[in-house]
Amino acid sequence: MNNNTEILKGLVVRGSRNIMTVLIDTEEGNAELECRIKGKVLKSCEKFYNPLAPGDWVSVERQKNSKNALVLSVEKRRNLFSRFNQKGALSQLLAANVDLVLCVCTPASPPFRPRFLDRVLLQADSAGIDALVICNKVDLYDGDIDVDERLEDFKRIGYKILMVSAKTGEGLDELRAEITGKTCVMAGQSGVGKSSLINALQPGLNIKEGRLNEKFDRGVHTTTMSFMTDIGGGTRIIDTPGVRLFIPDGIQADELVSHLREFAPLAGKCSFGMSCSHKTEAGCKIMEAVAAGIIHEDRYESFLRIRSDLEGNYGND
Ligand SMILES: Nc1nc2c(ncn2[C@@H]2O[C@H](COP(=O)(O)OP(=O)(O)OP(=O)(O)O)[C@@H](O)[C@H]2O)c(=O)[nH]1
Ligand SMILES: [Mg+2]
Ligand SMILES: [Zn+2]
Repeated sequence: MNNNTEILKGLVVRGSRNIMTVLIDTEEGNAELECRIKGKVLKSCEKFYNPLAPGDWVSVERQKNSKNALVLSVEKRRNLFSRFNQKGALSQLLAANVDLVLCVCTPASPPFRPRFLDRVLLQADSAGIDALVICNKVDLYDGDIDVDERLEDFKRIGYKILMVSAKTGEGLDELRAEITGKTCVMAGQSGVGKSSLINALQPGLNIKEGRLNEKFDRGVHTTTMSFMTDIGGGTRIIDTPGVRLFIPDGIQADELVSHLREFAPLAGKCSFGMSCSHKTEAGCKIMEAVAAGIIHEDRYESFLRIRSDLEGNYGND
């Protein structure tokens, strides 16, 4: 270290596996630094697909006034929003130190996928982060009894839902009120309008939006890397790439029941206790709750598929 070297604290706003963009506060205002990561830090992150995520606080070393720096260490995280990356068989960090997960879905175009929501909500709950369901593209929605019924069930089990449109602006004031002053991360399938919503909340950002693939009525994976945007008023939003299948991370298959809200009170209460598979056993409280309407049958189906994923048989969405 020489006189020209300085150590600064910064906020990760974007990052691939080894190059990060870190925001620092200088006397001349905010500046972005392109950072590599010190080998020792990388080594401590070997169990992760990527070492750092937007929202991480780091200390960096740079030569004064340089636009490049080296990440020396990462601060202890308050929480972490991640998913399991089945290709690398590792945790993939999507965002760190967040106040709210915005689970974005659409009632149509791409089609409503409640089982995707089940997975993102589960991840938020198990990471101890508040979640809000954003149902975007209401301008395209003229009602569907199945969608309405599922949305009602999410409400019944305690999730808040906002119906919005990035296109017409409907519901955006309500959304703004929910996120002001918070660091939020958006998660949802490709094409549901995550990037469009950020653009609508803060005109002028011009974040890249995609079109839908008309043949398959799904997104085209426009956003390819998580990044954080400051939309003013102390509000930060982390946009993430849409994925086809969200595999929950850090949850043991046999503990899944305890992480699903309306299942949790029944954990361990089956006749066969914690060894019940909740599929065929007599005296299974989970199956009884499904029959009684306390657990929606679609959530039960989701439970079975997520458990199978957690057991390593990926591909059940
Ligand atoms: N009609 C309508 N179209 C919308 C709305 N919001 C977004 N779109 C359109 O949906 C398409 C996909 O939007 P994006 O914002 O790129 O979706 P995304 O969720 O960021 O997708 P990925 O980055 O691939 O994960 C674009 O063509 C948008 O114009 C809306 O409220 N109503
Ligand atoms: Mg996007
Ligand atoms: Zn059971």
